[in-house]
Amino acid sequence: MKRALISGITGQDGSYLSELLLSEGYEVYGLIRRKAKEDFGNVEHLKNQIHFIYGDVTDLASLILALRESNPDEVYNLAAQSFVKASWDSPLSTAEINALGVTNFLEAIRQVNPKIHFYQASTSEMFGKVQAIPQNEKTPFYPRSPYGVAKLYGHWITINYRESYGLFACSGILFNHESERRGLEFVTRKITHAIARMVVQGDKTPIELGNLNAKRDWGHSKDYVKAMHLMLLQAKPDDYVIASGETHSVREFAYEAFKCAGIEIEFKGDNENEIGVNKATGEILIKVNPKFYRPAEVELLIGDASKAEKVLHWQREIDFKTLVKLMVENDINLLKNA
Ligand code: NAP
Ligand code: G4F
Repeated sequence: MKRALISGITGQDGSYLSELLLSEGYEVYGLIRRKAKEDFGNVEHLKNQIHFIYGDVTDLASLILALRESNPDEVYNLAAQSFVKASWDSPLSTAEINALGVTNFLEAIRQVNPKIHFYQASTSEMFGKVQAIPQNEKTPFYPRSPYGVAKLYGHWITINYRESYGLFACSGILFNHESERRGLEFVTRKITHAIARMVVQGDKTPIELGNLNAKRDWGHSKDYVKAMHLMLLQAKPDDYVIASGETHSVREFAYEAFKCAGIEIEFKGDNENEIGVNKATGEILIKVNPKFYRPAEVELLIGDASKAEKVLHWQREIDFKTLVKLMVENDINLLKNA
């Protein structure tokens, strides 16, 4: 039986990846941080099928012990301070986790078992102020946040350990991927969850958002974790862009999400004065609040995943409209059943 160790297992991707590996007969080990109140996050429903090991990617000793205990064939490093906006508030801890945490894992692997196949969760945020459209593996990087800068270090140290020590280390440059398990602070889930409050509870509070013009290449996490696994099954380690190849603005996401709830929204005004109103009733549903602007913005992301499609035979199954529908319906059902 193959064994995998996943850091970040309580998060969105960790949960879908756990489900995938368990369905393939893997023994799954999860690195979790000790909390005052026990909390398995998104893998609560799998807690009896996963072997949990306490640890932290900022603590090399804990990673060495976790590797010795789990003796994995594959390691997936999904642990991160993953909220871009918070990286301006905590730039140093973001760097410790998202940058140095990667070196800790690679170094632990080099010392304990250099045959382990390693996946690093890199990100389209590394492209930041994009230098080409669409972005692929050859596009130069220009990160725009402490998060993106730290992730770029993680990306290059993964390549460096591959080239220096011959480790089987892959970096997946994943574009935005969402799901019913997405954290509530990310813009997609913030919108779908607020719509559910409006529809189910009659909440009249408009959703306050920042930059409605920002464009993202959004896919579903369930599709994207398949690509992570495929990377570690290849004969040779490499880096791959994983994306849908479509881009949509935050405004378009909001329009589509309200449509799924049976509400047609129209946008009026511009910049800080822009509002989204219910076309039928005139009620204000969305307001711009500059509090949600970022010190430096990533205006446009659109990925070219043709290398992954060709080499890994990876294809996404869930398109943009289906993703939005799944998220809206899930949030409505969650509140109805609460
Ligand atoms: P997520 O839901 O925020 O999960 C992050 C996970 O990291 C949580 O399990 C968290 O554990 C864990 N973690 C944080 N700091 C840690 C530390 N010091 N030591 C050990 N674990 C720690 O993120 P996600 O959306 O699943 O993303 C997974 C990975 O992919 C992240 O590295 C993210 O940066 C990257 N990524 C995500 C996207 C996307 O669109 N979702 C795109 C590209 C790359 P706690 O429960 O203890 O907080
Ligand atoms: O949903 P977001 O917070 O995601 P962001 O910053 O794109 O980061 C996500 O994707 C990255 C991959 O590119 C991952 F690496 C990262 O870990 C994370 O998963 O924001 C998306 C866009 C931004 O341009 C933001 O300025 O939405 C804009 N936005 C507008 N109003 C907002 C809001 N974002 C948030 N979170 N909240 C708002 O009210």
